[in-house]
Amino acid sequence: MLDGDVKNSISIEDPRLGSGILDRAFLINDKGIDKDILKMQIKTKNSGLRLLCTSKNILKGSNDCISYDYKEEYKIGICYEFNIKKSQQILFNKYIVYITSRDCCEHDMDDISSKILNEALNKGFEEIKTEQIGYMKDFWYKSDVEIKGNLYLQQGIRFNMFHLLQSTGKDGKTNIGAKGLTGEGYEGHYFWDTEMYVIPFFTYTKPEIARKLLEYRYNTLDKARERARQMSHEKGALFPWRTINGEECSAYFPASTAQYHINSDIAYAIKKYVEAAEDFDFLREMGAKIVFESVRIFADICHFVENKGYCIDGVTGPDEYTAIVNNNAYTNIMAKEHLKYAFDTAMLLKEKYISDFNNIKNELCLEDDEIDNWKTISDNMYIPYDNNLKIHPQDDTFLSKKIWDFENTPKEKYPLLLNYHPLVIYRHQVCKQADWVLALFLFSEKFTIEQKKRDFEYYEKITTHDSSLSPCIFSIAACDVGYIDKAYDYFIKTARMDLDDNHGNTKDGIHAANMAGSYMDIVFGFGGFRVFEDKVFFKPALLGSWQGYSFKVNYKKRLIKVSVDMKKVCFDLIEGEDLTVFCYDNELKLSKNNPYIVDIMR
Ligand code: IFM
Repeated sequence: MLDGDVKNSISIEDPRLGSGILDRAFLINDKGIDKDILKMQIKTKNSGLRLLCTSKNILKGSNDCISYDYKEEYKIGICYEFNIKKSQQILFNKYIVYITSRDCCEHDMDDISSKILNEALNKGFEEIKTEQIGYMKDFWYKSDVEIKGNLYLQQGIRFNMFHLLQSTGKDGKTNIGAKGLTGEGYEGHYFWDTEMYVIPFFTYTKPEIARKLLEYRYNTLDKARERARQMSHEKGALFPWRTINGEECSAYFPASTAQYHINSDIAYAIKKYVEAAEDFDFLREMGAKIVFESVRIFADICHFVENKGYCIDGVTGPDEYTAIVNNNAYTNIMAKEHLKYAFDTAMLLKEKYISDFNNIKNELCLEDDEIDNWKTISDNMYIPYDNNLKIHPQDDTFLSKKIWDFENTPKEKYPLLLNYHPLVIYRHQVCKQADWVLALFLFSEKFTIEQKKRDFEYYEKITTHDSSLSPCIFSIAACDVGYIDKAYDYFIKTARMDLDDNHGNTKDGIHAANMAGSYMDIVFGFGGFRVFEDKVFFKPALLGSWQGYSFKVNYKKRLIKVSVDMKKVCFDLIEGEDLTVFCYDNELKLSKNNPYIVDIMR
């Protein structure tokens, strides 16, 4: 059966669910049955996207089967009736092809779908299955994380990695929804979750998928340009906070569109991907345009303030319990790095790919002084600092707000977003999720351990982790400053969040960013993996309750396996040419079939 009788779920109480498409979101355009082939084409009511679903049933092993068609307004099917004797086997295979008007021109959908169906039929189920097994083997070979001595966490992390693989678009036109493909929370929308959580996972495991996710941003660049004009920016591109086809879908701008940091998050992901995959073709063909167009927005909105530097006013950082502020520290540091990367990319193209550089300059009407200005702003970007507390305040007014009364807030009042009006929350020092603490992880090389500890401790006290994107980042930051037990407590919350339904809303779908975060926690957190200025560092830590763990990192066409046990860390270069990495203070020259062993530091 093809069942088109589908409605979206909605909720009045929970803003994270559907915003209220009351009726069916699509119309059935066409449907029909031709022998054992079923076809149904639907069209979404608002965006006019078409989806054609074609399926063919094959039934083998029965001599007396009779079949007849089944039709309803929204459903079509074929019924089969046959007799079966003891030990007799009947084999039923169903082949299904989905194709959308984003895959090809509307008029070709039918032909292309039939062609794909025939290819699948020619291969047959067994061959398709063998291909799939090969694909999965390759995935685990390149990415598996092992946790020795804790099956419970082992199951959690593999479950998460599998979900990420199966939920992610791999065609440059689709991406990954905050809830993967498993539920309707956030209406299937894509967020910054992709660039700051999911892409790091793929960059270091299957970089070809990271590229596709970034291509998606390139393919929606025009929509981001349109959005920038709507938001009164004469030049540049402003990427949407939540979207499917590139248009901004947020209904509530303080905790969405105002999160301008999305532009720099995308640039950050491009930088890390290009560096790890050495994919300069991507940078020349697509990445540079995204970086240049998106940086223009920061050059536009920042302004110079005497004794401070360049300031960015009226934005929201990652923490959605604090909205529309001046100088959100995370946004400022991300913009600073974005501006620097845009300048450096321009210089790189000028030096090595001059014709691409000139084409891009022409296409974007980019002048040399505009590029120079990016560097000036970056060098002089204001990053807020409080000299009394010796911490980085989240923004200009954050520390002067009243601290939330955590002591008198009962458990059932969390998550705060479901129990208090946003304006009440905005008036307090209370964080939904990692904000500056995320910056501590991303730029850990820029701050001393003492500084990171002070910042971590301050924000830990006022963070509710009402967002599932938060505990993994706190765990990574805790590892970095040596708070391993704390890191472990956070890790447990991330590794099995959906298996154990820790947030009580797995019914609305998995938490994809958190799933990627649990991988990041092992690799960047416990493994201490970082890349600074082209150098690879590890700082592995071991927990008392684990016998060991291992993970793999794909970096510059090398596959490195890192195994940690109670006494030592072993670095094994599985694929690729020699590479120098650093572990604690040791410089290790890795070569194939020649594992390097270092004592674990406690
Ligand atoms: O992108 C996140 C955001 O940071 C917190 N609220 C949920 C969104 C989707 O996961």
